[in-house]
Amino acid sequence: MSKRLTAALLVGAFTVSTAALAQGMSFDAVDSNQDGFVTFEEISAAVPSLSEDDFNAADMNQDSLLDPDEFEAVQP
Ligand SMILES: [Ca+2]
Ligand SMILES: [Ca+2]
Repeated sequence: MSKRLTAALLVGAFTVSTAALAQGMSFDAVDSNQDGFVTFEEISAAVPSLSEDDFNAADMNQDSLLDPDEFEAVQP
């Protein structure tokens, strides 16, 4: 019984993470301090594979912050 419950929880967790990936990143979720901008540190925490070059390419006005429009540019 407890083994079956554990398996059900694992399946549930897997389903949730897959759904989150399918939706892409949410700006609010990545902006961890909720200041309306995403720093390279914040996006690195959410997407460790993103390089600083990718971040700078998306940062149109070169202020080292991504606003919501710039953030759209780094969506897969
Ligand atoms: Ca922020
Ligand atoms: Ca910017």
